[in-house]
Amino acid sequence: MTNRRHFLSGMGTMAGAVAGTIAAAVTGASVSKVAMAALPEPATQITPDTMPPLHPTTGRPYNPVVTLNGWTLPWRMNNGIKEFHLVAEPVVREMAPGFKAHLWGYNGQSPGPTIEVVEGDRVRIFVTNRLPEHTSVHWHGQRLPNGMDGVSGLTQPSIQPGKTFVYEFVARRPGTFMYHPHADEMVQMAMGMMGFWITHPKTKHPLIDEVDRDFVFLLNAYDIDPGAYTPKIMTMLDFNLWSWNSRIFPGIDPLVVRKNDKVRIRIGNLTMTNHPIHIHGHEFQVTGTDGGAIPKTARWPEVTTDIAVGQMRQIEFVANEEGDWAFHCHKSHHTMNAMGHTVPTMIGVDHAKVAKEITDLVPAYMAMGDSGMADMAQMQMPLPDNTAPMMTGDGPFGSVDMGGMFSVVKVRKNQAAGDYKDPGWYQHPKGTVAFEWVGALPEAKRLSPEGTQAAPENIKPEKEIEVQIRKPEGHMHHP
Ligand SMILES: [Cu+2]
Repeated sequence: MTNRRHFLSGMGTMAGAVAGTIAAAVTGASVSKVAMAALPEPATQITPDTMPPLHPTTGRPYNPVVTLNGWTLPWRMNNGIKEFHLVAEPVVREMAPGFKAHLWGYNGQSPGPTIEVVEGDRVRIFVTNRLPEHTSVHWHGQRLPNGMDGVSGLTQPSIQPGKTFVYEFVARRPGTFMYHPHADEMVQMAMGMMGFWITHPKTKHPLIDEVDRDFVFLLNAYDIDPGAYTPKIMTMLDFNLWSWNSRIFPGIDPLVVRKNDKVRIRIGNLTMTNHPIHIHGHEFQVTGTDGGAIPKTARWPEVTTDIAVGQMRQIEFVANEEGDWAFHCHKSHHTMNAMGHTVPTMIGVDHAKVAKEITDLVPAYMAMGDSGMADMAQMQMPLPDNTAPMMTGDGPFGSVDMGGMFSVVKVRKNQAAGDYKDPGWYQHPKGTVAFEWVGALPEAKRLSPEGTQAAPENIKPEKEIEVQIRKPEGHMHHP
């Protein structure tokens, strides 16, 4: 049986499946025919949609995860060994509708496919390098023989372009892990090379609960200039695209669940900064890290969990409140798409007059930002080709003013078990939506001790109170 047939049969079992297009990747010319004959056929994913969970038809049973805007890599059993084939290669990733990035990834996508195995499985992973430079794969967080750890130069020679290496080890510890190169790391991770690895427990585990929905995604970040396709690989901190599985809102699928489902979300961070991930309408418990499951007595409730660089956080909650609940990174500039950072603060500045004078010279000039930046979401500003708007995403009540690391947990009473299809917007029961008050308003109480006042709408700098600051230095006399 080929991987491809296995993958399709897994997909066929899913209700509401969006049919994924898969294609066998072209055989690398530099790998010998004899060697390739022994390799599992590499499966490739093309669509950026969330693929249904891959239910195992061979090997030990387990409850599969759902990779947000991603998929699980099919395997073949070979004399009791689970064989996977990862192909490191340049890929085109649609990060949001209308915006494609030229990245590096695995098997046609960035991030690479999720690998799912069961505790105790002997796993063999063929890694074929179709990149223009050497690479390796490090299996972040796993217990394995030192020579399988994937640190180029330290534990193995690097995998040269055109070559295939084999990693083989027993998945000893159940948990959530990541994989990424340990070779020219800054470049290869800035280009999108990473993926998730789940080792399911082989029997009922005292600290790993059974859940109804189990989502996984990676936090990643890119620096791609508006109009460009390729990330700037020398960027160290000032990234401009904050993504989940290399997708940005409104390109990130909703996390669809049935009311009262027990939900687990596993989030790994392979960006260069921390991300406080926040859910609305529910509290969750932090139930695991890359180090393993957290003892039940040591778990703590949160509505935001900070995920540091190189960390994984596993959160769990019962989705018992119906609605469309925002789920996002709480760093507000991480819920925006590419923008220039040199825009001056214009709040309170009346630049209508100067705008008119500029428009006489430059007809396309627009005054913006004088009442905040929300008008960026509605503005029909011409953008370079292949650029996602900065803040966007239409909701049922207008623009959501969001981009980047933002999605929605959709909790629905009538969602069928195992159905991940987007049910559309939440229909609010009558009288449960915030509304405009048009009746009489009493004067609002406000604090007004001497020296404070509500600021007038347009604060004009007054010459006589302009603040002059001179730092004391040298032998200057203080008055
Ligand atoms: Cu963030």
